[in-house]
Amino acid sequence: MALQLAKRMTGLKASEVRELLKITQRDEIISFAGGLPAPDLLPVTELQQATRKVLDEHGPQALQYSTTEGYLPLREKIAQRMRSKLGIPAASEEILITTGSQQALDLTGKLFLDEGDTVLCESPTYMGAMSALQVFNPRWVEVPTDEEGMDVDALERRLEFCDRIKLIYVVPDFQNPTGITWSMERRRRFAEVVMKYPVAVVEDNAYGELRFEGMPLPPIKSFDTKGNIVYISTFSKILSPGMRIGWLMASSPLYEKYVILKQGSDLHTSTLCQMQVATYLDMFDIDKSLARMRAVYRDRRDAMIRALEREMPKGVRFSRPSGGLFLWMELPPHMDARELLRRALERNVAFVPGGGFFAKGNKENTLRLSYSTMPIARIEDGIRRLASAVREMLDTEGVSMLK
Ligand code: N5F
Repeated sequence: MALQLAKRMTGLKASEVRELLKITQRDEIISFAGGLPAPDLLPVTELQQATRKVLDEHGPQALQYSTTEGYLPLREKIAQRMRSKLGIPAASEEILITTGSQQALDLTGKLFLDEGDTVLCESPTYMGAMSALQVFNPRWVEVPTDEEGMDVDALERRLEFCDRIKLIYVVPDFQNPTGITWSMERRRRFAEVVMKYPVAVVEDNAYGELRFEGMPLPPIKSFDTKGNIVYISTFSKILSPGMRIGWLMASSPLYEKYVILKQGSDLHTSTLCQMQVATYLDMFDIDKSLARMRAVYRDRRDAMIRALEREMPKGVRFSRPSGGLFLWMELPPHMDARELLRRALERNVAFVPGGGFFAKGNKENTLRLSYSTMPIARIEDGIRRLASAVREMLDTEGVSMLK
């Protein structure tokens, strides 16, 4: 007899990014798929030294269970950095270390969502946030988004007229998947509007430190007067994703609720990894390492944009992000990016089709390209191959295009 699974499993699908990661680990693949840091930027030697110091000086503690809230010196360093770099008046007691920021999303779903509750999000939005929240069976409502960020008037209409809105999820800095960064004006107005309603906001800032040009803009959390905004971030893009060290900042009484949920979820995040990160931050200058990272990613972004301009046929549009890891491409409206992926993989090129980033699953003519992991020569080669796949599709579908 078949086992009876929980109702919440109905309709859950494997993440496209996770599935693609299996293919893209093959050496011959030129991957523009995962939002992974460049392998050559991962601080192997520095972490060797930090690990030795942790184990020499605090071995038994590092290998022991620890508190759910997280390793205090690390929470203090994070709070300090949030105060000095972002203008958020963070205290270490408000920082909860999570197992990747992905866990912060999972805990957020558990904290706020009953079946049928409404979640508002950008259009498109981070696919992994939808995966994390989808198990709670919410109703997704997209809010139109343009180059400046979320359309705040459209947001306010939804806040007025939609039922059971519990949560707004936003990625205002170098968004995954579009690379868009919200303007100052939008941030201010968004904060003004959401403060009028009893609704929680999750501001996910995984990429804010990876700005290549222009002035950093304050996170929306810095305008929070009610304690309704939960800020989440991660060391995955600025240090190492394999260590799985992320965090959330929430004020009391939300903070204590998150702690209870994390107790039941995994007791605590790896003690050893938290101590490795804290010790790395003591021993090395992360700002120096970030400067190098930004320079590498900026050059790769430039190389990708130049190659796209050179190679792509007319009718293909793409974004020009000023930071982060992604750019967003729109094919002519009738073209299907999943079919393009099939043809690109035949040429050993991978990317993530854009349809999965839309809560409503439309816009199949879009795709996400990450420029972070490949050296420039392979970016150029990959875009050449991708453009040849696009042209092949345009040729075979030429007739339907003329209709
Ligand atoms: O902190 P961590 O590593 O759990 O990252 C989760 C996360 C949270 N929020 C945003 C906006 C993110 O972009 C991410 C990570 N996104 C990567 C991506 O490509 O979309 C994950 C790639 C890794 C993977 O799924 O294999």
